Amino acid sequence: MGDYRELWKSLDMDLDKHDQLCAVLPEMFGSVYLSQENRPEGMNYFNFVFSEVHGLRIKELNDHKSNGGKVLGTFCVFVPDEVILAANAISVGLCAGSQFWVEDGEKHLPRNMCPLIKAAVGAKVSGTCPYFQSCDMIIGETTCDGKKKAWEILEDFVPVHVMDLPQMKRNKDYAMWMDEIKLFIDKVEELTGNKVTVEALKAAIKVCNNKRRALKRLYDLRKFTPSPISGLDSLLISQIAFNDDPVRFTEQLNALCDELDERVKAAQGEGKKRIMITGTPMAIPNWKLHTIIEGLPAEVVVEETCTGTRYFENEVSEEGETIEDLITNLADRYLGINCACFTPNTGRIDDILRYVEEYKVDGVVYSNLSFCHSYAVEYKKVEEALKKAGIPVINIETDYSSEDAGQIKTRVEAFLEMI
Ligand code: BJ8
Repeated sequence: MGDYRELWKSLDMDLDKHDQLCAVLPEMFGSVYLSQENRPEGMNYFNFVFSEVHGLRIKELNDHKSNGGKVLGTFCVFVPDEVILAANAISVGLCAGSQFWVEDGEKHLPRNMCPLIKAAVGAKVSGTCPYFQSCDMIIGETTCDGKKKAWEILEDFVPVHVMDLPQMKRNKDYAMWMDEIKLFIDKVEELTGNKVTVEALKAAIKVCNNKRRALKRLYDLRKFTPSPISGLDSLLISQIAFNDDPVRFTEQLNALCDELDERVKAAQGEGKKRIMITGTPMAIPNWKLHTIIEGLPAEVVVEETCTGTRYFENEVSEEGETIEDLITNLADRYLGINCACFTPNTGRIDDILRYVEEYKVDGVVYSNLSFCHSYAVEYKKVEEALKKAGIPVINIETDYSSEDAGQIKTRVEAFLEMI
């Protein structure tokens, strides 16, 4: 990584503390990623993006700001990126996946909370996340109670706009979500000084759909036996999707998929046990569960998570002549996401059962971040449905620390022997 200290200083970062983070990440990446054998050449781009995750991309964000542009941070796949793009702003995902930030988060939040929220708040209050420091505004949402209340803490540090996400999917909920998208457009127009026109919104919908299509193409390739790419590499790509330039990302991912097409043609062998992970999101650099599973004779072939299928499934219709038409299209696509914050959430079970077939899954690992009640409660229904379909499932509740890694490995090992 180049020398970005002046840039970080201008972002009011705690440089000494940030050095500690920068000291551990490359080693961690090396041992998890670079130690894998026979990786596709196309992963070099994503390795590079990771190596510059606090460098080059931050420079791009700040060059955009110097030219009068704005940067908006988001925490949930329900926030429509299309609106942000249409106002010529940049959207970055701020969910945090490192234990490094948890301690600072705990200074402002109860300890018995989901690590994703504690790490996200910790990243901001410690001044060690250059993405957070580059944001002109963050966009929260009313999903789980933990996040909902965390916005009240964060607004002491950064301007916050909260989208009120309905928790059911009735007609009146669709109408309410369309209203929320309208309010969001007003907010983004006010912040950026740019009008979200029909043309700009249509163009942004196209960009986001192209990105979804490329991710879907990657996931479709993982349906082959053996999968032409590891679950770890796919996870890294999904994590990078939240912060990279969407057009460049799509091009690079399609180039990687061209290479994977060739790998599929040349592939031989049976492959390993095929695992689906379902549950809470895995924000960068949370690679814990994939590392454990793929360290055993198994491969992760699909993630039914927000850093997986929920991020790219279903496109936004590009048809329509007015802003209202396009808002309806956005509402339709986004309310099709099946998050455990909704009740009922039977669509998620349908998705899981469909993926079991499509990806030829041998077993399901239910991944639950500690203290995420919505996903923890929903385990029961998912377990029932999988048992009925004859698919083994194991429930793993964990956080970002490495303390329980040995214990999880023993459990997953026993699970694999059983399937
Ligand atoms: S659409 S999963 S990104 S809310 S923060 S709910 S892990 S206790 S992230 Fe999410 Fe949107 Fe739903 Fe996806 Fe649980 Fe933690 Fe809450 Fe979480």
